[in-house]
Amino acid sequence: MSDQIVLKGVSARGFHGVLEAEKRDGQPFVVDVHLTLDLSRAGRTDDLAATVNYAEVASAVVARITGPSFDLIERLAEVIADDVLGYPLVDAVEVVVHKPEAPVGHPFTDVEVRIRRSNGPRAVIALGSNLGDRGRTLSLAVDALRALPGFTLTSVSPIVETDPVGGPEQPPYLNAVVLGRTTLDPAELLEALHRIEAAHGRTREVRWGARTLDLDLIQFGAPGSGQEVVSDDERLTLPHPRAAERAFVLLPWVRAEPEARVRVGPGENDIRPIAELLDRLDRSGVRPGPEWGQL
Ligand code: PH2
Ligand code: MG
Ligand code: MG
Repeated sequence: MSDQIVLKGVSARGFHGVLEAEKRDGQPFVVDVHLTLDLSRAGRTDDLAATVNYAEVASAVVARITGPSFDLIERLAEVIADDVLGYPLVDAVEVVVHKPEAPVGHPFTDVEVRIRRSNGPRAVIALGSNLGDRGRTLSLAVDALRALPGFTLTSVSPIVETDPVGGPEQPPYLNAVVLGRTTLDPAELLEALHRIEAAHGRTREVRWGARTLDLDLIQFGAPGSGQEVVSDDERLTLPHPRAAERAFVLLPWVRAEPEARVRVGPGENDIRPIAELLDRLDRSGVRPGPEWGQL
């Protein structure tokens, strides 16, 4: 997959440069941004929500050109790349910063800095709790994920309250889903999830029994992309083998990511929109939960 949106020649006056006169008088800066992201869903659905709005990118670039002054155009390029990678759909970005009137001291036509940066693979994590102060525990787990080195949280679903599925007789759950990007590998991320569970009093006695906190890695890398990890390792099966049948996972997930898709088999045609899978599931055991802000 190598679809791109290319936005060229975004220009504004800025005050970046090492010299006093550059910081005082300013000069034109011109920026090109190449965004790499999967555009196939936007192409199919004609929906702006399935892509990145290039007008928003242009505004972000102008804000950085005209914003606080840096000495180096390398720094200007880096902060622009960082801003653009914050859009959850963007896999990678190339930023070119031109400074055509730089004080070079000789005739020249342009000087540019060109950098490429990429986001780590996407990860989908399902949260569950049915013991103790469930909402507070979920909220602290989200804080812990936000603070986890090597993981950048990009969205959090609403909370749902759900009847327990399987296992012994047990109280109802609160469930939610968190999306992020990570530079960890799947085993490292799973270990971090287990550490967060343990910090919230999680014990592992009864399979599918009641728990203070359950953090499950549902998907690692977008399905069908070069970053996707599929694994039948019994300690970490990816994608999560039961997620596609569980309304308590898919319902919060589709709220956080309406376009989400999940792999249900080995083939290219076995990647399904979760909205479609949900339509066929019994959702009667899933109801709205508390608001995050009220916890
Ligand atoms: N987790 C389980 C087993 N059953 N049921 C609901 N409603 N929510 C859960 O998170 C859940 C469950 C095993 O992890
Ligand atoms: Mg679980
Ligand atoms: Mg688990």
